[in-house]
Amino acid sequence: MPDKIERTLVIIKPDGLQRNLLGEVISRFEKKGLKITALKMMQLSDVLLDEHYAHHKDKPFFNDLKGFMKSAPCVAAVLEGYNAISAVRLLVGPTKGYEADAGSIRGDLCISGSSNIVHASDSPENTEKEVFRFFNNDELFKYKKIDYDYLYSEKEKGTE
Ligand code: 3AN
Repeated sequence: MPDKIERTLVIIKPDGLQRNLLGEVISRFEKKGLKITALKMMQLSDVLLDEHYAHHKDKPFFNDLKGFMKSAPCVAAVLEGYNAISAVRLLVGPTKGYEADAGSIRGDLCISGSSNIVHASDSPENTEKEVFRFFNNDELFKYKKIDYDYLYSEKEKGTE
């Protein structure tokens, strides 16, 4: 995949909000240099979860996963940055908190294999589907942030 500015979808899951970690998690994304281009609190429905976790529908944990994701509100966000999909997956860490490296969100903030605070898109194809699963076009913001010129080299910005 060529290096480029791209976007990714994240969900701060019910355990993240219930454990007062929303600010901490969003702060880690902000400090990395990711730009928030959409943000909202949502109570997820069966219809949305059946679609979002369709790849897990035959797994033994599917019903528990849905129950957990519906148990309390989540916060969904779209983040933009250079190679954002892989950069955010690294920040989040692998699925199981007890296996995630210290320094990652899951490694530092959870120990469960399922209540793992954050969802993050894993590919450009899934990102585009997920962004529009959670947001309408008029909820996606296009704007320049004042840190942009100092976050990236001229080459990364495509200006040289
Ligand atoms: P990730 O969120 O790391 O991309 P996925 O997409 O494989 O992981 O799984 C989606 C969610 O399903 C996970 N975040 C986790 O909450 C739950 N999950 C995945 N594997 C298991 C499992 N073996 N047991 C219980 N829950 C699981």
